[in-house]
Amino acid sequence: MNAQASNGNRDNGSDVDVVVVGAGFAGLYALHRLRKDGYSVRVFEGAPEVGGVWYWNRYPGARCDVESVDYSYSFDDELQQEWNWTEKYATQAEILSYIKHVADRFDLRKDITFSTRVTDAELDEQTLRWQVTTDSGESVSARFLILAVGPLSNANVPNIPGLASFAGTTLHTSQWPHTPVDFTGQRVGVIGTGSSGIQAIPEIAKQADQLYVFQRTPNYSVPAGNVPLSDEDRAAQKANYAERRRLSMLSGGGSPHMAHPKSALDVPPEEREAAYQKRWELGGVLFSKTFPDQMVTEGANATAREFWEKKVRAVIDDPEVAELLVPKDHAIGTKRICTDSNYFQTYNRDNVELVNLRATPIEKIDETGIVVEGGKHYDIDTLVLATGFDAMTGSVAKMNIVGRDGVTLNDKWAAGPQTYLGLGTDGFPNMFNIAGPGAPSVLANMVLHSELHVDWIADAAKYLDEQGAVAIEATPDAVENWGEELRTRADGTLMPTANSWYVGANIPGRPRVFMPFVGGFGVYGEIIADVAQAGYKGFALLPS
Ligand code: NA7
Repeated sequence: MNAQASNGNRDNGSDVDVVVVGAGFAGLYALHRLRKDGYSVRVFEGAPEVGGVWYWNRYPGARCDVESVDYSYSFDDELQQEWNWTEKYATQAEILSYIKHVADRFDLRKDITFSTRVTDAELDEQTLRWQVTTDSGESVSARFLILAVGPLSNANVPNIPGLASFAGTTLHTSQWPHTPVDFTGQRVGVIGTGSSGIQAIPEIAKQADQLYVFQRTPNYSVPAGNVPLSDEDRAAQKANYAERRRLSMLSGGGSPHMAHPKSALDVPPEEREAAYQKRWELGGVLFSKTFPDQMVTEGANATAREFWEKKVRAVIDDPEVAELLVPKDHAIGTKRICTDSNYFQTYNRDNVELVNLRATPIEKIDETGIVVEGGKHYDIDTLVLATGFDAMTGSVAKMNIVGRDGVTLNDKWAAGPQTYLGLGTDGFPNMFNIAGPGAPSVLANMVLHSELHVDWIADAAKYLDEQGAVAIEATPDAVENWGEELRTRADGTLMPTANSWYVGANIPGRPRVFMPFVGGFGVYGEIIADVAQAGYKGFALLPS
């Protein structure tokens, strides 16, 4: 037990070393690592169970778009050797059972308070401790406050006139019921064609009598190429796990796949085609990282888009429908590429109709369905909102976090998130945000990203104790410089050009700021390691 960590009365749980908000991948590892290091830790979780997004997002077809073997913890070799993933891309249910297994295996539940949300966290400037309050009225004092709330956890419910008057069933993909929903014999309307809609639509279409898809903006999607994993597949993956993890940590997105070494424009057409084909067969989101300049120049990006378009048009029977499904407003990959299983083919079914909201926007929702401009009424029994999230900052913003001089984090971030390395913010000592804005965040494999951040925080805590310091706080200069670094890097790519949730464009009134660190997961890992190596350069170490 660490000397400083063991100070104070930790027995009643109202005075601990660390409060972690959230029991998803990030929060659970934070609990495990910091508890192992001798700190007393309490985790508060809004759901009645562990899992975070994998607890909530149970819509039909929900899967991860990162391969299961990579989207899993690396911190314990026995764990990764003993767990058997059944499919290349795991379903929500399988990921949730994995997370529950981890919680049980490492005896994590005893330090988690479920069905309880943190509402407030206030800094005591004298002691530099955080007074954390929950919606059950509990108040806990903590030295460290770790926000592990996830960048995609605050549902975006669209402000459509009459939505509340709908008399049928309304479901949001990220707040899906826990008992299976049976669409048999129903007329279903889905609003939204992002990752969630694109995964759910083929599944709903198989059951429903009639499915109307209300599309505002088409998205790029690449087939998952999901397959069951055989014993041989698993054995091969596990035999090579260490190397797989090493490459992932060095990679652009946290998976062990490296981009082609040359520019998309510097290789002969056959070689380019072959590289895209290989990524297409790998499946999913990594298609956007086939060539290093694909997200940098329009010319390189166009080669990826052309490849994609040929593939997709070929599987859609009706050329007019295909025309509506091909994105025209953004470069491929500047919004997260979706990962699907027979999404585009679903529009070949007789019971599926694509409603183009660009031509006829939704006017209102009434008791029995959706009315679009021009007066056409779509009769609907169940309405599915696949309308996404108030991403990156939405769940942090729901808490009233008050730092130095009574300044709230929401005030501080009013013009967009301000962080140093995505980890800390000046005025908020000993508060850390995991895998949020300012870090690679949603551009990387969240599980490895969470481990990277938690390990960095744990090492920083140890360093503080070794130095006899109480707190660590980003300096204003470091925050400003990091903001500049993020902007410069993002502006050097095509990424900020799209109206994506990366820039907050999906939420009316949000400042337009490209929030993730775009320079790659491996590069980011080096940067934060160098900062630590240099005695936490850019942070002030505060004495008691
Ligand atoms: P997304 O990617 O934000 O997609 C939301 C979809 O909902 C998108 O097609 C939106 O159209 C649509 N939308 C939102 N509001 C409306 C209204 N008012 N009317 C019509 N259509 C609307 O969320 P997802 O849940 O699919 O995916 C989020 C991430 O989770 C994903 O990238 C993975 O990383 C996991 P728009 O594009 O705004 O025109």
